Amino acid sequence: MSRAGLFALTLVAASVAVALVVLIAYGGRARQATATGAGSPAVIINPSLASLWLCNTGAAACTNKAGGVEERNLDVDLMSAVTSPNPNCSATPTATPTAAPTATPTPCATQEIGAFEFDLLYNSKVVSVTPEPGDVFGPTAICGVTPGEGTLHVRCPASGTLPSGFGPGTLTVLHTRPTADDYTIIIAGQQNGISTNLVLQSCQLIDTRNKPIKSDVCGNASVIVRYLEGDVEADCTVDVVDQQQVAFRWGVRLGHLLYQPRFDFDPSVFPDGDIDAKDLQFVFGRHGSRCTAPLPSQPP
Ligand SMILES: [Ca+2]
Ligand SMILES: [Ca+2]
Repeated sequence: MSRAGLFALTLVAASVAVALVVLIAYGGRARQATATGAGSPAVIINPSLASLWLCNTGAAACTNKAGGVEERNLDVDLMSAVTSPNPNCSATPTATPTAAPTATPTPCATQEIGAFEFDLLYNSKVVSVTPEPGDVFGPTAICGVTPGEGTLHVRCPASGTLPSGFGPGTLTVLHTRPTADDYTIIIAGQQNGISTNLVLQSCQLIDTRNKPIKSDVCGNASVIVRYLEGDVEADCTVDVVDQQQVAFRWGVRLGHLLYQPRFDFDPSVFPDGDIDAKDLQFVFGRHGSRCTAPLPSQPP
């Protein structure tokens, strides 16, 4: 190859390399701009994974809603402040036939949150859900709830003169409770529970002028409805009362009126139809266990 040809080839290779560097740099900036998307705060459910403890004896521990006993409060949180401008505003002044644009453009006002709407999908045979407004909307607000087929359409607040805000904060609280069937279906054995999902769809933040506010994520959550292992008298504590219930049935088998599957803990997957020493050991071995500190642990 001649020297001129070699020079031309080198020039082409260098041009391609420069173009690649420019493309990679541009792509990186574009991705970063998408990821940080100013004015698009995320909406999530907190916590996204939680236990809901069954406790139906009226004991003092059954009122521990903060600990997820008989009720689990799931917060639908706006994770950052709304910073998007009023969509009807133009910061750049326009020229008129008689006057030039003014030198200093007036900044656009930020959108204020007026309402939050979403559809909630959940299994109504496992849990009931009552949405209430979060702190973003103030103490006097009320959520409107329209039930559908396995869904709730929720709008918070529903109507009236409303306080407005920018976030971050809690938009809605989902008060989640077990159904009456859960107490019968679930047995307080090893790894007991029913896992059910709460799915938020079509989340929409709306400003005080009834214009949409862009948000990025519409969160989901999973709740495990469960007994504390060994808590046959459900008061969130395994103690002598639970142990007595099982010991009283020691030696009985399927077919005897004293036999009930909810006391047959062993084997854990396919109970063997009798109440024997292994079933007693299951409850005695968990003495002192509580919903606040299960023994062994029962993580969600
Ligand atoms: Ca108990
Ligand atoms: Ca057994």
